[in-house]
Amino acid sequence: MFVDQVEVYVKAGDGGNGAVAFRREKYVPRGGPSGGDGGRGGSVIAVADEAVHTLMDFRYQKHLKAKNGRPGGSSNKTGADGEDLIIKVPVGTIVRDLGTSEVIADLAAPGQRAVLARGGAGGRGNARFATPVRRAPKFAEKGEPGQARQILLELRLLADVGIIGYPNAGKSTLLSRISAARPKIADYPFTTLAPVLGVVQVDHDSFVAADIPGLIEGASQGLGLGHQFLRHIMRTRLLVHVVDVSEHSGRDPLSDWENIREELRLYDPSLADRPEIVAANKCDLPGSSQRAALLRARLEPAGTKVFEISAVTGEGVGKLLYAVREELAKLPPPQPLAEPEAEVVEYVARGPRLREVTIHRDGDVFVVSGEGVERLLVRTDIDNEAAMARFSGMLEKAGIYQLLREHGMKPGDTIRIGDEEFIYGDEFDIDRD
Ligand SMILES: Nc1nc2c(ncn2[C@@H]2O[C@H](COP(=O)(O)OP(=O)(O)OP(=O)(O)O)[C@@H](O)[C@H]2O)c(=O)[nH]1
Ligand SMILES: [Mg+2]
Repeated sequence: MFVDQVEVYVKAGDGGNGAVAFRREKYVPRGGPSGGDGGRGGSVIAVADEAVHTLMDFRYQKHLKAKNGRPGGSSNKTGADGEDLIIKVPVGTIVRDLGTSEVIADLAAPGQRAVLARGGAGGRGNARFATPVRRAPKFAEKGEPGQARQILLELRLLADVGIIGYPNAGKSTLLSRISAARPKIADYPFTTLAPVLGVVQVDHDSFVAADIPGLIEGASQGLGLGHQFLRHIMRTRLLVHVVDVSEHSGRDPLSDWENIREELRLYDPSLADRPEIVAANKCDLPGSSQRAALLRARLEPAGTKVFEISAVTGEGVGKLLYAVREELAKLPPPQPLAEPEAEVVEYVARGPRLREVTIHRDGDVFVVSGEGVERLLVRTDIDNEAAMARFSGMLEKAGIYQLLREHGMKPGDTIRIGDEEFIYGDEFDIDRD
């Protein structure tokens, strides 16, 4: 069964709570704070996988939840992170937030990932809140709840060429002739019930063609199988419109052609401008050449090329493929609906002391790297409040905090420099001397 649209509820794991604990040492009545941080909650992540062809699995699995982070422990033990839930979706899946109807991601290439729900940060343990004046904090931070939302997964096949036309026109026969795909072929309408993709090789080039189930009048309003599959035409760059020109079909090729064009336009006006090549099919049958000539006389003056073919004997199919290849070469590559998620954001700051600094994001952590800043940190006694204040002040002067804030850093976020991690916030703040 081909399922190409499904609603699911996604819930990321909550962050574990930070712990309140104190060191217990012999002869020391009250040791320092030692409550560890909670682990971060797992995220729900979608990955585009070429081996997956439908969203069917999600019909029976509408709640997708990742694991919670574990709470922090004593002796500064950090709680374990919750495991991410990774789900595999077909290439071409568009992810929409149902609350806002915003497109969250367009997983247009194999291996592309999108976070559907982000895991909550772990709470910080009381050890993190110790300062020279507050040596024994009796509080810790609670874990952040994981993100939850209702989303729509929608598959829109990615194909260079959409093979369209009336039922029984010979679309599947054509695809099976030009590729290794084996769609069902039979002499009755609506044989093909779901789109089928095939890779077509033309000399050293190749392209992907999709055999779209037959369209009829009213398809744009939901008649036939049409409506459900018209969305898959949206992402093709070129249409091969198969028209049955045999006499025995008893059809009028020109009105068939016009009707389908009209349905495309009604479904989405942008489809009216989609480049198109017409394949006048079943030319091995009697009476087809006059009918093909009539079609050609009407369409070619308006700029639409017509090729006479027989999908069964292969006659004319080679010429059609060369024309398709030539046309595709002129067309721009398809544009994704959303930019791929940036796993890493990088930019560069220049400061007199710290020279070149690169900042990127690794998940939720802001990583600052650069020879100058790393050397400065090595020479800073990080257990000494005053030394850290000086270090922090230098980051501020170099404009590094400013850049981090512009890229979304908030108090409480983690900054990593070299092997050390810091929390951006009250304690690790700026000494503006
Ligand atoms: N003689 C002849 N018959 C053809 C040709 N192309 C297709 N046919 C026949 O037409 C019938 C329909 O072919 P299909 O390829 O199943 O048609 P389709 O357009 O995929 O039909 P749907 O999937 O129902 O939309 C089959 O019996 C084919 O053998 C052709 O070039 N010549
Ligand atoms: Mg078919």
